[in-house]
Amino acid sequence: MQEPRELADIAQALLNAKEVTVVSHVVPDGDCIGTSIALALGLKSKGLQVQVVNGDPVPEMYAYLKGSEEILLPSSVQRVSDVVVLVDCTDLERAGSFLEGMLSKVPTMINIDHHVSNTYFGRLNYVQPSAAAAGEMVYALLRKMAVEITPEIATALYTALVTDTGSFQYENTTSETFQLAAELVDRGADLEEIRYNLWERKPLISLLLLREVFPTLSLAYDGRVAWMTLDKRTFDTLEANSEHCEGFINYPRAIDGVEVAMFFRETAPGEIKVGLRSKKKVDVNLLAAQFGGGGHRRAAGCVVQGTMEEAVNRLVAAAGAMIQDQAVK
Ligand SMILES: [Mn+2]
Repeated sequence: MQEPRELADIAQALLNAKEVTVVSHVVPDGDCIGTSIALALGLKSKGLQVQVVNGDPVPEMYAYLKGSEEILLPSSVQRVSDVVVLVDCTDLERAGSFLEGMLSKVPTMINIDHHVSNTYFGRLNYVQPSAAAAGEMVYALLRKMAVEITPEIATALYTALVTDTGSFQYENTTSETFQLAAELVDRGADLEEIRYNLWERKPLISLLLLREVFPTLSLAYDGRVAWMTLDKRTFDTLEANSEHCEGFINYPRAIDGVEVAMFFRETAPGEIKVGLRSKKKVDVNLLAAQFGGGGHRRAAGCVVQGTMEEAVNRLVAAAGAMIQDQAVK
């Protein structure tokens, strides 16, 4: 991959700073947490004061990452520094409503993201939709800043890579992704710790939820669109949180013949959060954009106002239209 011009500017801006705040998106995933931690560790090793903030608590499954315990909630942040790095976020809004206000006045906002729907909200923008994970980009940045990649940084970045590529299965996985993974293993990424925490300690609630969600599995358009739904009552009865639904969308997605998979979750009365995935042809970033959302070509999301039935009808019809447009067989 050719080195983007912005990389040098961002490395310089960070090396010139004394303190930096690293922020990522709400409902944090492995890329967001791993990348934030790796960047924070790297900046600290260069003598900078660093605070990492997230609008939501770190999911328990990522607590094995050293540095995750230092990630602050917005309520315990007195002030943000003049230099802020926002990673893995399409726009400021993704940081959550509390932080969004604080961040809108920051003099040097640095935007590092791999979402194709990124709005270039920063003063410095390093946006690379071809990157499999924001972690891939932060690795390039750390190397540019001559940061030594310690085992802790390697473990955090490997976590970012392995989660955002679905264990190197998704289309975003390239030879560069594998090369970086190998490099991180050489640098001491703790594969055993990663494997155990990510795949061998699923919360029981997650499977109890899945048991409720499976009966909702539905298909349309000759089996090319598949979806499942989860209402708020079921979610609340099991005392679930959004972490517990991680990966549910992969079940409809994995069905033979399905091109577009969707997972609908009622997050509040009259508010439905929709996850979207596609396999080969349909650009779900464009599909999500019709409903004010966005993401990547193969993975995106949006929030729809209305009842579950209305949300399902609208999204399924829109997905069907895109499938017919692109003559998906
Ligand atoms: Mn990401």
